[in-house]
Amino acid sequence: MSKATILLMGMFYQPKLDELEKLYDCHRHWAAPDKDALVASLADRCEIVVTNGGRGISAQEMAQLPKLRLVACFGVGVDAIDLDYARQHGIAVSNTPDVLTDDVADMALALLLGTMRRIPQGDRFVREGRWLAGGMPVTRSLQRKRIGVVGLGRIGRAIASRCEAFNTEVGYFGPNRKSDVSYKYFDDVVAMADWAEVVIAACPGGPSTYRIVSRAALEALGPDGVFINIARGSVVDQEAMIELLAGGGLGAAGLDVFDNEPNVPAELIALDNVVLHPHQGSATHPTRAAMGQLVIDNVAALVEGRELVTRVV
Ligand code: 8YV
Repeated sequence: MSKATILLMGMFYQPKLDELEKLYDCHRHWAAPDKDALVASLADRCEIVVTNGGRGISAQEMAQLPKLRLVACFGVGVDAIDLDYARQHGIAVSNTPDVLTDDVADMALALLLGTMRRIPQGDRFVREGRWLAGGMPVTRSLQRKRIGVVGLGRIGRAIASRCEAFNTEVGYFGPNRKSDVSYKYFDDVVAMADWAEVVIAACPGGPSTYRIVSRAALEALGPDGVFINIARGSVVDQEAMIELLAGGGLGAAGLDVFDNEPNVPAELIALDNVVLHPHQGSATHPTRAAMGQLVIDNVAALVEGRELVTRVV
């Protein structure tokens, strides 16, 4: 039997990519000198696309592959995949939930502590020999803070339970109140930001959460407030955030995600009250291996005519 043909739209964890490439007839879109010619040459036989959360796949790209049956995403967030087109054309979409929850939640806490206790700034302080001239200024404390989580899904819950270990009070915003948690519920992000001293974005990206952390929410969080984002750049009004951080209207921010990655605005890079990280929430060896295995398992399920393991659409 001939091997199934896979178009690899986005790079993922190399050891698992190597495994996938041994099992199937794989073609790297990013490495093709003529991408249109590659897609055209696969159009009559390519049933599977593998992509990642950042790259996704557009409706136009899916339309060029009339035999397409599965888009397997390396990542839990599928906001960069045109799900409506996939639904309308009977194309299944899979993602990689659960396996990355703990590492992403850990990253939120790392950024939170790093931002509040100014860990990267302290590192620079030591390296640049400034300690020799006197101690580093004192910082904020995470202890006893009110923390508002935007999105109490799998990752939001994992963040909330970690926050409890730091003697904080947790509130959350989401489309629905959860009956199994005792955290304070808000049906409005601005109201939550007004109550909170820290806001952590942990919701999915996409149209329903676009700029949900608005200028008004950031203003409500205020000059002493701290904003953490491990979700997507699209969920916050990035322009307003930079303006407020620069002008003292917002205290500090810890960011793992941005609009238009990997391009980070120079105005943001210039600020001293931010901790920036290059979208590394899930980027540990065990988690990336588990995510890659889920991609392989979903592809195998499709090829062998079984139910997908982690189907979104
Ligand atoms: C990945 C992510 O870095 O799971 C997600 O949604 O954002 C990350 O785990 C991303 O999918 C790789 O592009």
